[in-house]
Amino acid sequence: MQRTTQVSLIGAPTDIGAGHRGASMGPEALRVAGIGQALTQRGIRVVDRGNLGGPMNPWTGPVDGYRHLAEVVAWNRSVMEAVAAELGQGHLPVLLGGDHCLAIGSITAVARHCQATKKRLLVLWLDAHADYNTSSVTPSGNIHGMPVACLCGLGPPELTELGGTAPAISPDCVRQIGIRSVDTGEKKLVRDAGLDIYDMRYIDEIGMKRVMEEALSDIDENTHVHVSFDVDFLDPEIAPGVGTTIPGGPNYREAQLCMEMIADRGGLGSLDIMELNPAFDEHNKTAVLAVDLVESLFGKSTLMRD
Ligand code: 6HN
Ligand code: MN
Ligand code: MN
Ligand code: MN
Repeated sequence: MQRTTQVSLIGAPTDIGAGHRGASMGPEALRVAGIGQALTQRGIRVVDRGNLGGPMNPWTGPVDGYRHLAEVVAWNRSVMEAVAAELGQGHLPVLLGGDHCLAIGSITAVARHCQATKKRLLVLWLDAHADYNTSSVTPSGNIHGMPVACLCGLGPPELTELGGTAPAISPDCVRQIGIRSVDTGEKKLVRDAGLDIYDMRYIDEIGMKRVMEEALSDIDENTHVHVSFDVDFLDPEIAPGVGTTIPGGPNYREAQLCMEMIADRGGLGSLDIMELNPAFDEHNKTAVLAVDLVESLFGKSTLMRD
């Protein structure tokens, strides 16, 4: 990003696509942890747009393989519009989630913006999960397990065609990092799609540095980098405040390096901070950690403080 770019914070207080209640408190927890001040201190102009509104969570079971589909669509539509409005003004939208189903709206808006401005899109999906389920293979019906599939055209038309035509993106522009939980039916789907998955096994083998070098290798001046940061990417020992913890994630240093290398490469154009669940957190420490990592994503590093 350029120093002069305005960052716009957009709160989406809902857990409509999740399997646990509480991600609806995520935006406020990130504000309490100082997300706005942290970026302001980096010399960035930050405007907090407040929270979007949307339907209550009815907390009902799956219908035809989806929980709360109508409500998920409504929330994603308002996320898409809010993100599109910021991008249209040349701002860098930061979506404060909210559960990860909302990345459908956010990335649909980013993909349309890239199409209109002839930019190449690269989506860095930092997550423990591949989020590539469909209604026929999902173990839960929770749509936060489906956003990448929906974006790539697999899913209900209400979501795959949110931005007009499906698919919003091609699997080629997605790099998934930190993956360590993929459901049985989901495995075949990610393989068929040819998704680029840098899973924990690969990170263990070659290290975060080489993983990020590979994942970021083809970024150029014309690339819009979108980071979709699911906080459950992080090891639960350091980040307990999420609904779906999976052991064996990146530790503090690996996560910092990941963010710093994205910052060094340049091109960050939009960000989602998702799945933070204060109901599972300890004194907001996961939110504080997420803010710390986001500072690194925006260029703060230990020695090159400015
Ligand atoms: N997330 N794969 C599981 C499911 O229910 O589809 C968990 C999804 C978690 C989604 O937060 O990354
Ligand atoms: Mn996840
Ligand atoms: Mn996710
Ligand atoms: Mn842009």
